[in-house]
Formats: sequence, C-alpha cells, structure tokens
Amino acid sequence: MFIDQVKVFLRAGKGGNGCVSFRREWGVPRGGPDGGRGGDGGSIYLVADEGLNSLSYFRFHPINKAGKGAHGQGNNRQGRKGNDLYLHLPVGTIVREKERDEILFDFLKPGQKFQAAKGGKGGRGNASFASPTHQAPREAERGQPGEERELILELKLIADVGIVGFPNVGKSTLISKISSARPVIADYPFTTLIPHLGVVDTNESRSFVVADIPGLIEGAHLGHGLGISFLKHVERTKILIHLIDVSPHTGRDPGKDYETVMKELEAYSPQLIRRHQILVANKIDLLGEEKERLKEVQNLARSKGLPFFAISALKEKGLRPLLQEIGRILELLEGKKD
Ligand SMILES: Nc1nc2c(ncn2[C@@H]2O[C@H](COP(=O)(O)OP(=O)(O)OP(=O)(O)O)[C@@H](O)[C@H]2O)c(=O)[nH]1
Ligand SMILES: [Mg+2]
Repeated sequence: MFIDQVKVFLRAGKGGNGCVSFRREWGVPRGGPDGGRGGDGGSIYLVADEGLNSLSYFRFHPINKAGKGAHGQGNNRQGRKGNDLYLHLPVGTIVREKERDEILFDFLKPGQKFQAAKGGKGGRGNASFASPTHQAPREAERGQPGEERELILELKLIADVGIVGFPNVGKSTLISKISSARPVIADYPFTTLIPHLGVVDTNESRSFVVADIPGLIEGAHLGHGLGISFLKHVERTKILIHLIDVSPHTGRDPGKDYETVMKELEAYSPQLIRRHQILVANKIDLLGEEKERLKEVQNLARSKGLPFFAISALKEKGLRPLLQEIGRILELLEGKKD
C-alpha cells in the first residue's frame, strides 16, 4: 500500500527513579547512602532508509514508544538505560509537528537520523545528595517523563525529472524504457495509481531519477480522476516532461490537453508551471500520413519557447536525444548553483 501522509504519536521512555538506600554491611553499623541513579529513558529516532518508498508502516503503527529507564538500586547501582527506538522511513519524508507548519526535519539522504523524542533523564539516587553536613540524605529524584510528540510525516519523493500528462499517454511506458522501474502499463486510463521512481543511467551525463505519477484530467484539482495530490511527488523535481499523445485514433486535441494539464499543475502550485519543461509528443509510430497532431504540438512548443521532442516510447524511438537534453539541463542547473 502506498501511503504518503500519516500522523504518528511518539512517546520516549521515562527515566528510572533514583534509589534511597544505605550501605548495610556486617561491622559497618551506619553505612553511608548508596542509592544509585535511575537509567535514562530511551529516545526515538527517525532514520531515512533507501529501501523504503512508502509510509505504510505507520498506518499500522501510529503509536510508538521507547523503553523506560530502570530504577536505580542500592550499592550505587545505576538503573539500565531504556532501549532507544529507531523508526525507518523513506527518503523524501518531511517531519512536522501536528498543527504547526514549521518543518522539523526533511530527510533528503539515506542514513540521515533525527531525534524526534528525547528520553527522560533518570533521577539521582540519595548517594548524590550526601554532603559533609547532610550525611544521611533520604531524598532521591524521580525519573523525568520522556518527550511526547504528535507528528505529521509527509512523503514527497525526490526526483530530478517528473513525467506529467493525461492518462494513457505513455508515461509509464516511457519510464519503463529508460530506467529499471516496472510500473503496470495498460491501454486504459489510470493504470498508474501510485508514483514510481526510476534511475536513468546514461553514459553521457550523471544518472538521474525520474518519477512517473498518475495521469491528470480536467478538474483534477477538484478531485476528478485521482486528483492532484500526487503532484507533491513532482514538486521537488527540476524538470517536467510534459507528455502528449499524438496518435490519430484518440480523437483528442493536443493543444487543449496541454492547456488542461498546465491548469491543473497551476492549481496545485504556481511554481510547477514555471519549472523547466520539455514538451514531448509520444506514439509517433502510429502516425502514418497524419502528421497534423505532431505539427500542432511542435508549433505549441515553438510558441511557448519549450524544448520539443517526438518519440515512440513503446518502440524506443527518439529517446536518446531526449535523455541528452535532460542531462544537459540538469548539468546547467547544477552548474549555476556552484
Ligand atoms: N503505439 C504506441 N503505444 C504506446 C506508446 N507508448 C505507450 N503506448 C501504449 O499506450 C498505453 C498506455 O500506456 P501507459 O504507459 O500505461 O500510459 P500512462 O500514461 O502511464 O497511463 P496512466 O498510468 O493511466 O496515466 C499502453 O497500451 C501502451 O502500450 C508508443 O510510443 N506507441
Ligand atoms: Mg501509468
């Protein structure tokens, strides 16, 4: 199950209580205080794990607790520390406190670790309170409670390139031909129900990550089709491939499709329509003599000043120049940053 937003409750371990105790030994009638301190409570850490791509674990484990610290004991024995809890989540997860917008942590790389709830400190035992003027202290501290937190975890996949377009235009076919991702492909709309990531390796540029998301239709921002909430998974991309089906039998108007998708992108976030975009006409293998639609998309690209490519994802035609252009833009963008 693909889950990209969850609420979790975390409770770190309580610290153990300090102990009140006096040394009892044969021949030592009034031994001094020897109550040890309580162990600290365990903390809860969130850790980004490369192998995960969903927050579904938390759907079934919304409440997570770390271990309590053990109480201190006589003979100056300190209580054992409570066990820490490590919760694994996918790279791209953003951590927020419930009912606050502030981001506590953004997991951008595998292995990153964030202490989300700190264990309570163990209380001091009576041995710690002894002083020359106070030789038989009877006081000890209680362990402190562990931190409690209600967090919202939101996954926004991290990819360099996002593929957007109407349903059935060949988005999943494209990612399956250029990467090792294997989403389901079929000749009906809304085949893809969850986003997929694929790594594209070319010899010419650095490898990059592509995200395939469900198709968009008119009114997606009103919840039509699968809605637009999946667009959060292309929010962090640097380039969008806007894929348009130019095969004759669809009866669709490519120019109108383009505008519709742009409107839905804008409804999600005005920043998305300002992202670097490459217009790609797909299914050119079905064109035959009817090149009208292809020309239309080409003119559209010219009028909008967008890079344009014509491909057949299925027949793997025209893919190389497209990948080269993506590599070129990514290098350009990264060069600018330095
Ligand atoms: N002839 C031809 N068919 C293609 C091409 N690319 C994709 N198709 C077919 O178009 C249909 C839809 O392809 P998908 O890759 O599932 O389309 P999608 O855009 O991912 O669709 P959704 O996930 O529903 O949004 C499948 O039957 C593909 O085989 C192409 O270049 N040429
Ligand atoms: Mg698909």
